[in-house]
Amino acid sequence: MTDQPQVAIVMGSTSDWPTMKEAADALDVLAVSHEDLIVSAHRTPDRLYEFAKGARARGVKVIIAGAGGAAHLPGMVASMTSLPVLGVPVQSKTLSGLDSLLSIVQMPKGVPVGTLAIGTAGAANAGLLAASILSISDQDLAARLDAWRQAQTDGVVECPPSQPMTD
Ligand code: RP5
Repeated sequence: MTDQPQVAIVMGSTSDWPTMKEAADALDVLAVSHEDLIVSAHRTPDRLYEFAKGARARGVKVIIAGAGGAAHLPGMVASMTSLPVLGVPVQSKTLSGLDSLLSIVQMPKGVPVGTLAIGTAGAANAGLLAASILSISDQDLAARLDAWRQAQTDGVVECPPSQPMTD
């Protein structure tokens, strides 16, 4: 047994946390352990190298990497580990995250990053997808994930709420 969380959530800046917290929340709901780390491809390259090179040996199973703008973090992590890397484009102020998306999704053949949607939906889905990957070899987690999905389905009403009549 190890205390090492199964999922590592890394992000380029503290400013990414409001977005990346959605991934953490999704994992918490499904009782999947995670560590949350600031690792900048540009400002802390040595930390990036140490993290990515050591992740598998430490017992990390899936990596979620979020960054905005010139979002090189997910790709650089993927270049240094064969663990699954899920990339979350954080919505940037100047280009609304299109820069982040294109930076993350256009990986060269041979170094995959599973790229999610821009922003909080992408981060939440990264958490769900990480859980889904782990559920392949964890039947209890598969059951929790299926129950969560069923609750989501059950929560979708058939009609919108009635509007008060005007005039
Ligand atoms: C990226 O630059 C980070 O992932 C963040 O999305 C963006 C802005 O970082 P800060 O200037 O807010 O630290 O590296």
